Amino acid sequence: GNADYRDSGLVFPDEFVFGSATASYQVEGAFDEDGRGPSIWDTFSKTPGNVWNGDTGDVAVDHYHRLDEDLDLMQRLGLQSYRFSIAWPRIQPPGSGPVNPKGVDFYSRLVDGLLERGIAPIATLYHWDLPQPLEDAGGWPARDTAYRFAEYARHAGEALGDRVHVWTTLNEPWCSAYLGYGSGAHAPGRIDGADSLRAVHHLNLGHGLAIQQLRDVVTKDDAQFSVTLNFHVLRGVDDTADEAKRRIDGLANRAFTWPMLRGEYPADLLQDTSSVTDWSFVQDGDLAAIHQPIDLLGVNYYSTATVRVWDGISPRQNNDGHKDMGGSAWPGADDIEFLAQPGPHTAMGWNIAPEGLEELLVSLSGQFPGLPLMVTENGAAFDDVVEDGAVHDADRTDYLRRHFTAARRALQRGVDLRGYQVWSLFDNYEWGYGYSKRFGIVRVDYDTLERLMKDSAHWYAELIKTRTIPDVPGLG
Ligand code: GBH
Repeated sequence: GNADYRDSGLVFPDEFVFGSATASYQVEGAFDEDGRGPSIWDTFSKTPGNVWNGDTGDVAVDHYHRLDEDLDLMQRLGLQSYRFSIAWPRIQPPGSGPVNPKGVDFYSRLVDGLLERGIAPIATLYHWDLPQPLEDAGGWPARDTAYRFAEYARHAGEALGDRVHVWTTLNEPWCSAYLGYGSGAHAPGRIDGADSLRAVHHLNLGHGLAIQQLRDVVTKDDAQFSVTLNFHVLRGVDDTADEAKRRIDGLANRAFTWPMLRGEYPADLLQDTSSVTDWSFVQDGDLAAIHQPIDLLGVNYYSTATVRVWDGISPRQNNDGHKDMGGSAWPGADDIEFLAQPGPHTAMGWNIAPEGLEELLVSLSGQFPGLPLMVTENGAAFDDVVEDGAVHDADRTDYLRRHFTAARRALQRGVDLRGYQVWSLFDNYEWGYGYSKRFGIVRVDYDTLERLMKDSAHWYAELIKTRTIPDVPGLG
């Protein structure tokens, strides 16, 4: 029905691309093979106290060694696209200098295997695995990292630019900057508000410089260039709603969209963070370098957030469910409280709000007219149970059904939405939560590494085949 986003029979247009997504450190394993160097996630995950159960990505789901089997699985699902990320420390183990041919070879085989099966490759250059030597030299708060990233982008574009359909520079720079350098919940686990804003700027700069390099070397005529952002869809509760939403929107969303798509930082963001930094790290010419035309904006969406200006009396909520490492993901916004969201929730504790996705897509298409959008991640973790060789994950299937309905409604309202990549193809390494959270539509048994299509995967295969949103078995 209308309010619950469980419409049945909605049909997607022929051009709409159905796919699924993963990321290098979360699935590959083979952490020290074929010349791969350490990344900040190797270091962080091996430092006690950072990740649930001490889990690391050393093996992950062993995708590096199971490439052919996994490609066949994608084909059985009928995927039209596969969104993966390239591990920078496989391509340039020290983070600079010549390419490592064996690292390039893995992604070359992946791309060829996808193309042989009629699956469009969507390659992300950076899904959080910074080569450790670059962190040792200062990480994203250091300007040089942006130049190193552009150099890496050029190498990747030279190696794969004749075949990759969609290039994405960064995945969720919000996480890299604010969780990596502000709250400390993600690698490298540094805690400093000013550093997190320096990281924001140098990630933005890295994006713009990388787009320029890619345009220079990519030879596939119809290749598209993009970036993927995670958006905060905000709600307010009291008379502080407008202020709280404006400030968090500035830090979370406009800190990236404005420089990339309008060539400026929002004046209110600079003002709101003036007690943290004077932004003197923004140099002449940087905004022009960042403001590059792109062909597609990638949108990652999971849930909404409710904010208010804190009165100093009620207890503050931990804002994203991560373990409290002592830092804040919100520089200059220590007085803003994130309230618990009304349920239902996923196993991450994130509220389920498909209307937030529709609202976000409509809002972005209004803010940036003419820019095509793609949902590059959406999905959910639930506590799956294996019964007689099956996983009857009606909860995940229903989550996906409702969010596909939201996407279809956005299309109906005129949004230029090109496709949808379900997060994730496999259960995998969920960062600070290790292997404790399962997002896959394909289950992975972490003892045997066997893959098993969950009910949600069968449902998705049916959606792709019919281009019509199917009912959910047991739920109608
Ligand atoms: C994505 O991160 C990642 O790209 C992917 O690697 C990961 O596995 C997947 O999602 C699942 O986590 O508004 O303050 O409450 C998503 C990370 C999760 C960050 C929700 C913001 C809400 C913060 N986002 N979170 S808050």
